[in-house]
Amino acid sequence: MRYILGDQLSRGIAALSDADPRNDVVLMAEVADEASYVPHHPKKIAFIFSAMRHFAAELREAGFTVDYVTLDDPANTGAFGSELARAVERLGAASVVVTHPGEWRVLHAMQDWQAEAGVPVEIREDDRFFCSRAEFRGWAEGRRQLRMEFFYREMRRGTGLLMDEDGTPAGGAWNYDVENRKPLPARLATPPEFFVQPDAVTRDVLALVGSRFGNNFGTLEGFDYAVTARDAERALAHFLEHGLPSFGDYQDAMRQGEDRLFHSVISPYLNAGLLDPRAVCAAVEQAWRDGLAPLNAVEGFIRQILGWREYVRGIYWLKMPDYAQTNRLGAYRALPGLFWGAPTEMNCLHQCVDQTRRLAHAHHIQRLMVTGNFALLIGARPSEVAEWYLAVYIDAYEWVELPNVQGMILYADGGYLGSKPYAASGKYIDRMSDYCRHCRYDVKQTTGERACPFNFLYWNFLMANAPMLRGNQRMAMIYASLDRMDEAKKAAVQDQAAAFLGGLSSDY
Ligand code: FAD
Ligand code: DLZ
Ligand code: SF4
Repeated sequence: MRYILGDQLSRGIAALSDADPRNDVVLMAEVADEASYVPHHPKKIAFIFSAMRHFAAELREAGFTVDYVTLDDPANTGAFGSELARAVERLGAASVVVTHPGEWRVLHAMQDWQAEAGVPVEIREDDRFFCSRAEFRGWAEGRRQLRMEFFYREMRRGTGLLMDEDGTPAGGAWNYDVENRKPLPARLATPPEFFVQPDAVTRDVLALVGSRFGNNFGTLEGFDYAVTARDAERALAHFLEHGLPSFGDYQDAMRQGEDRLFHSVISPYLNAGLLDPRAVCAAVEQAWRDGLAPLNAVEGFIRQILGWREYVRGIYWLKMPDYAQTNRLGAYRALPGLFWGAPTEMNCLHQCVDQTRRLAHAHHIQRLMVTGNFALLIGARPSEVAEWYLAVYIDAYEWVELPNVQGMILYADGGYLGSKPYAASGKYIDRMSDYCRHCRYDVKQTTGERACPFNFLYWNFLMANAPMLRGNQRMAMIYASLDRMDEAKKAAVQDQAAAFLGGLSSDY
């Protein structure tokens, strides 16, 4: 029996690599435990269930017998292990092959599956990544500090992506970020939306998810994600044509009313297995070689997948389970209700949370510099922040979500993933978006009734965390500015931050 989980929907997945339709049966199960271990956005559950059902149909067309257990099957026991045991008995399977899961929690449970099912269970390495867990461990060993940029260069050398024949990086530099990250010009046209009409299978799933998970944060309305590999490839082609050429230039820009800008929105497909990262990077490189996109865009995009995506996975498996418990800045504030849709007058937060509610997607800078920055500055408890990101985004699995939360936004790991916290005042959001123009707060003011909360929270954060951060070389300039601030202003900042933080409620 080959057991395929909801984020393993790749025809080349290790558990299927040697499967024979005449001898092997495939098991897939929609289980209540997975659908509710965090309060997932309904669109995330619908995406996974519909993609699973389409994948099962594809395997059947290829001649496989697929035993598929739906969530509403009265006999469904609701957990991976017990569904496996039930299926082994039902089908008389002699052994089970699975692929290594994406979450430590599931790996831990998998250790018991053999005993539960009473037959041998083989766990195969998930080889859909450029860098195996063992290779990453080898790279990390003996290094005092891990840095994504050095890992990325190794990956470029190893794969040959964007490399010249003489072993130097294409164009002469490893990284073209100096050309990237511009604010969006006022009248620049943005790419048309890509969407897929739900078919009958998706409509059934939407009805099921609506009835079971309709009270979770997020709306099912307007579900238009791809749920098959073929449509995910169309989404990629749409991005290559419309988004990629300006991806680098406007990678960090945000604009009210524009949800996706020049981003690809392929993360749900990559993470569930509908797209293969190797094929994606090859297609993106080819677009540059064909003169269809500039190098700054292509290198910037490939770095996200070949660099960041692989790097965070490596760190996750290297550091779990302890990584989930890190809280170096000692942050214990309950997550405010605004994250779950309670009203807020901070327009940037309102826009990013509302987009998340509608789409189960927000792009990187919204996650990092708006919601993430806010969670950092208010000292939100890392475990609650991690649960939020894991629940609300359609692409969220712990292997990719957790390092981004603990490491990238909260500095909870004490600088293991990034060399300094991404703390920023409202000035950054004002430069990269038009949110402030529509906000009741004034981004130019640091204290006073109309002061942008990001401003006083930022300085307050620096003061509160000085014992931990002042010694960081990369924070030296910021602390020099803080030291120039007069004492009365510092006190006013601290008072206003205390009043603001005291007024935050976790109700929603
Ligand atoms: P694009 O901007 O088009 O980028 C292309 C691809 O690069 C993405 O599809 C993704 O696969 C990869 N990528 C880019 N940045 C990262 C990164 N930091 N880590 C890993 N992969 C990256 N991404 C997830 O896939 N799942 C998550 O659960 C997730 N949680 C995040 C939590 C926080 C706090 C932050 C700051 C980032 C998180 N990211 C996560 C990374 C990133 O925000 C999303 O991958 C990206 O927004 C997805 O949209 P896109 O496909 O349009 O990305
Ligand atoms: C996220 C998810 C959800 C919501 N539901 C299921 C499910 O019912 N059945 C399944 O096989 N997988 C599901 N998944 C994906 C799993 O949570 C994922 O495979 C593990 O977290 C390991 O990465
Ligand atoms: Fe956000 Fe401050 Fe700008 Fe308002 S003024 S949108 S709170 S950064």
